[in-house]
Amino acid sequence: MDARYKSREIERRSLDVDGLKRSFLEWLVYSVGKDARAATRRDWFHTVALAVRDRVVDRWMDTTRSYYHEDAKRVYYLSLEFLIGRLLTNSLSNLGIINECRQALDRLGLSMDDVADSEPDAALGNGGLGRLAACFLDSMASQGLPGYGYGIRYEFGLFEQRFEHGWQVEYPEQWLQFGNPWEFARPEVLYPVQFYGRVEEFRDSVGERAYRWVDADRVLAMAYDTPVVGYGGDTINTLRLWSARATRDFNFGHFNDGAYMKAVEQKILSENLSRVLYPNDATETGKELRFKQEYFFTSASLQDILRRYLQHHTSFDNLPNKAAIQLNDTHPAIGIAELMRLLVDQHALRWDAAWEITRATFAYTNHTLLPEALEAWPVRMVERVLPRHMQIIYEINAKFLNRSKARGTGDNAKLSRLSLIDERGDRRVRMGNLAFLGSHKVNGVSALHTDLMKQTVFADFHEEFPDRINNKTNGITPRRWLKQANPALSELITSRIGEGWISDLEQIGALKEKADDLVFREEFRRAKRKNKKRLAAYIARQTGDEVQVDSIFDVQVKRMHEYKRQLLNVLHTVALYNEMRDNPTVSWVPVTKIFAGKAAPSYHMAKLIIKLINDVAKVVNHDPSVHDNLKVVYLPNYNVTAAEIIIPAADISEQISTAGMEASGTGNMKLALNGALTIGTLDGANVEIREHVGPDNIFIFGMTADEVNDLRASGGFNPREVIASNPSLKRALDMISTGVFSPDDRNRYHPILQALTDGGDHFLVTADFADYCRAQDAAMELYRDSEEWTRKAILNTASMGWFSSDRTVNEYAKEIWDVHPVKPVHEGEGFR
Ligand code: 7GP
Repeated sequence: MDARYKSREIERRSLDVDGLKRSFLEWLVYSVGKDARAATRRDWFHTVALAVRDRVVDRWMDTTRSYYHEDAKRVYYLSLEFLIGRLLTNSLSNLGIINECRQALDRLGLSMDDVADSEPDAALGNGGLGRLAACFLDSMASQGLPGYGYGIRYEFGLFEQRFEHGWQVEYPEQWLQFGNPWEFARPEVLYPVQFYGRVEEFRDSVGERAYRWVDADRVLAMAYDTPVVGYGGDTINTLRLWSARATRDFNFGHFNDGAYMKAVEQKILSENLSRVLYPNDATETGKELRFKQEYFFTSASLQDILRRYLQHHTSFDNLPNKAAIQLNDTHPAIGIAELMRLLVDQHALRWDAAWEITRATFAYTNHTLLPEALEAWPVRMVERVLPRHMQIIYEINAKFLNRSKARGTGDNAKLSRLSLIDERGDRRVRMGNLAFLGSHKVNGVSALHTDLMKQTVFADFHEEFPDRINNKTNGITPRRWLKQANPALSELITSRIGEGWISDLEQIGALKEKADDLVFREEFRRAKRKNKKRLAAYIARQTGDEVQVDSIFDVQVKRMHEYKRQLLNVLHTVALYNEMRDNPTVSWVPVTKIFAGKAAPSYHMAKLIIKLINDVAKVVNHDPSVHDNLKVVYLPNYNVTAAEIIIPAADISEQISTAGMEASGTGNMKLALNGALTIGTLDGANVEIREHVGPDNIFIFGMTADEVNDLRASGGFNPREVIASNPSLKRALDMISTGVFSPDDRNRYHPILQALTDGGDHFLVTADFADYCRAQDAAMELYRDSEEWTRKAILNTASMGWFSSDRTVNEYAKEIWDVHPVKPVHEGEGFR
């Protein structure tokens, strides 16, 4: 072997500073093709990422081989979204070589932070649902669970948000522009996925009626694999993302001019399937391309899962013992019909046997109760795009409804609610009902949300299948959201209780007794202050705003949605601004209101609220009469990377959704873990956070989900009366409606005022306003007592152990998937 090559072979594994440094130089020259003098920061990022990836590959193969050898039961997490963020610091940290890498770069005259900052943020998701999938990948790998992620390799991730005159504008997010050093293209892993065409009936070999799908268009799904590094680097799992490729049919044959150009156009069109992520969060747009994306990745994933299963098995009877498929919301729910098609049409199983296998294999997680987000595809479209699947759905439905009728299930009204087809208006396929029926377990994502599922969307199904619905309260990975994002606090925690908390977050409970320790409090405050300085510098860079590090950092970061009630927060901001101006001699606790979050491009009301916040910021931030006491900041382009800077710096966490509407929330967990005190409604996982941190260490306000329900059932309320009786609310709304914040367009905010008054205030902003202000006042008052504040902040951090996604994933593993950890055998430890 060539001497130089051999030296690279050895370098490849070394984890010490010298070895890392040498391998960086090798990679820079031989793979990036640059000289150290000419290399840009981005070149160095690619260099370091490739060198790190090298150190992962052997263990990755060991892991995969171990699963194969043991024929372990795998779990397949099917998700249209994976909101990954950056991977460099994450991989280094999970491999335990972050300091070595920092030093190696130091010796090359480079800053690790600069290099890490050159990595694009992989935003293949919209919000909570996508980030949860990414946390689950980390937790599965960290616990040695054989878990695979399956999704789409979007060429364009979630749009980049910029503000122009305070309005959100969207720009394409080109994360793949300079290549992606983490992924391995697998041009040999290709599956055909079909669309359109028609169904032919025929008689099979034993004379039974059978069907085949013919004359369909074909697209190929090509795999790209990204290693998922578990904490400690022992288990490396796989995230497999599909990219659309035109079939090669196009290369063959002979074209005249017109046909040639048509064929090329066709190729481009079919590759559009994986071009772009739909930017709607919790709203269904009903676009055919979206439906095709869902089927595209689901079909490819199922074909891949069956191929892997068939390496060890000849019959499908054991499929449920070897594969658990989790549907992340209904986006992959067409998979239920697809598995039936694969088993019945392609593998000639009998219907009933196939149905048993399908149901035992799938499980479904619901992430929202918002009616506009419950997918329901027009029957006419499903029929056209997936004609065979439409037949299969009809068949599933007929058998189910007949059986229900025979068992004497309820009246016709109930049967029509249970039906997979919504017969009102243009007929639609209810994907939630399909997912429920085709799964052995169905879960919500917080205790309250799961209860509400039983009472509302799935009430009828719950009556029919009382054991199917179960709760799995969400969690977050402590690796990314504490260890990496908050090194100041992590180091402090580790100095007192050791580093066991990183893989067993419950151990963080040992900090509770430190809440009364004055020295510890002082150090806790110092860590927070360091993070606030870091955020202040980031704000200055991003928006030019100067903020006071000693002010309360009051943070609301999440997607923009009316139910999340950023409007309530900005109304309080205006009220506080007025109070400060009215009482200039009072010594105010300075407050910095920090907002960040994207709105769906077509969600006009959400975009108008962004503009309102920016308009309020402009007035408040330039008013010398409140000077340093109040600042309002809207950080553009919120994403995982920004969250990692914002969350560790927060004093207050705003979790103020209308009760009953936020399924769980996970930002609430990240903020509390990082020592922010929550101001929140009894909604989603806030309820459980209160139970864990204790009612004295959280500011709860507002109506409960039951009260909201009763109020709505009784025909609502009169917001005009509420406004009239609350002078501070009335004044804030008057200022907005008379153009104090929009002198250039005094009518700009009429749609908001309209929604809050004649519109009936559906999200109960006015109804909760007074109690929200009371909670805000209480928080501000407490902040004056810095010792007491710190004590509560420590108790928050110390009480969040249960909210680790390790706990969540373990519950899924035990109660839904029945999968067990596999200890990979590494080379030199017995294999071969
Ligand atoms: C979100 C929920 O809104 C949030 O409360 C929850 O924490 C998160 O899922 C994870 O479970 N839902 C979505 O992001 C979403 O797009 C539509 O739901 C299907």
